Amino acid sequence: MASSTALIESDYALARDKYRAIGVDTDVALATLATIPISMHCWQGDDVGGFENAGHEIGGGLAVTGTYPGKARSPDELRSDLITALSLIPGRHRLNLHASYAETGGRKIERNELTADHFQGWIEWARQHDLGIDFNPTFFAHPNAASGFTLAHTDPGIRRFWIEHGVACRRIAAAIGESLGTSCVNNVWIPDGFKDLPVDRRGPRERLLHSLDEMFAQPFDSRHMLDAVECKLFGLGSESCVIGSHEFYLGYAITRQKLLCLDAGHFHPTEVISDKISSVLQYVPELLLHVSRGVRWDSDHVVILTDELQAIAKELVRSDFLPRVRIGLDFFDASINRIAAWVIGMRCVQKALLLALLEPIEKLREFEQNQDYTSRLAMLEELRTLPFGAVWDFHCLASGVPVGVAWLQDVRNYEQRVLRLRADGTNEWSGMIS
Ligand code: RNT
Ligand code: ZN
Repeated sequence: MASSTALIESDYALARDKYRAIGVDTDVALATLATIPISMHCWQGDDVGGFENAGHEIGGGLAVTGTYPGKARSPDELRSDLITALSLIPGRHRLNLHASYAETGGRKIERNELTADHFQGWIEWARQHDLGIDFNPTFFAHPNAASGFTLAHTDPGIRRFWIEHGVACRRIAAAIGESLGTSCVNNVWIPDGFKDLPVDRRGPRERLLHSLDEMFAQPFDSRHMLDAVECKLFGLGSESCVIGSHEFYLGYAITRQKLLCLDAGHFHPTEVISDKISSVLQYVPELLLHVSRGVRWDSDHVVILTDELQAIAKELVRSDFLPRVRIGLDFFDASINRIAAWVIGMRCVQKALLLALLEPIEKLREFEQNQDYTSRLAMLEELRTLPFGAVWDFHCLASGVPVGVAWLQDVRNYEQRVLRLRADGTNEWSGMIS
């Protein structure tokens, strides 16, 4: 019997021929895929908890549901989980870190007093594992955010506190980017909004605009740090009006030439971000994507290979936008193994990118230019049943990660060895696997 490696290779050889017949070079597609980093969000690993140990509700309209045991309780545990997940995903990636994951050595450091010193553990770890880092100020899970307002708050003292937090985070992001030699995206998302119909929508938006301008006053070298702003339509508890709406931040990003962050779960349930990418990139230098999956009123289900995920990836590839779009993940699910959640989401984004890279784009473009929409539709439908899975499996094999669902066994083993002990509160393994 042929070894499974030989089978994967021979299946790939057949698939390569099939793609070659329609003018697609699978080797080139895989080489390109290997160069696309995805910023994996730390917060799936501990249900957006962070390590301030202040005992605050997450708030801000964010809610993580589920009681799966074994979540990370310390930076070392989280790093161990992250590395386990990354070891099951092809390619080199980035870590997307929140300010609430600061390491303060047990001391209480206010959010507006955080410095790069509190992230040295993360920076060193990222360097060891050849990962870039992206960053996020944390404008929630804090007494000064308890009213649901931060940068748009009516109280100038509270606005000041959050402006200072934003400034501190920009400095931290720049220090991270400089020390790792790869620009760190600092993404600003604030929860501010009203549960019920406000009578003044103008005031909070003017306050937000001024707070942002103050926060962004200091210029930084774009080789070290890039600012992004993230819009949202509604959240839990801010159903009637979110101050940082799409129009608000689109205008802000264009006039200030910031990155706009489009989160796939932040729009009307039938509205998609795939159609926004080519519009927005006419006016802003770069985009940040928060790849997520909205389900009814939740914006953050684990990413799977939906039509919309494929449409997003196709936009990036077909329009040659990969150099101007940073891909990050944003979801949190505590009802399944958290490491599996990362692996599923990351691998699905890569599968979507691979599907896009395996299109005969020149041919499709030619059909469209000749208004031959019949051929375009026929070809697009044929592409769906080409042996993409064989190409993906070969990529996993060649990248040294488990092929097919075999990665789940690694996650199960880690669960036995590490997570189960954690759930008992007797984790002698903590920090030993990295
Ligand atoms: C919230 C935003 C934001 C957060 C993270 C934790 O609606 O999507 O990106 O999910 O900052
Ligand atoms: Zn987001």
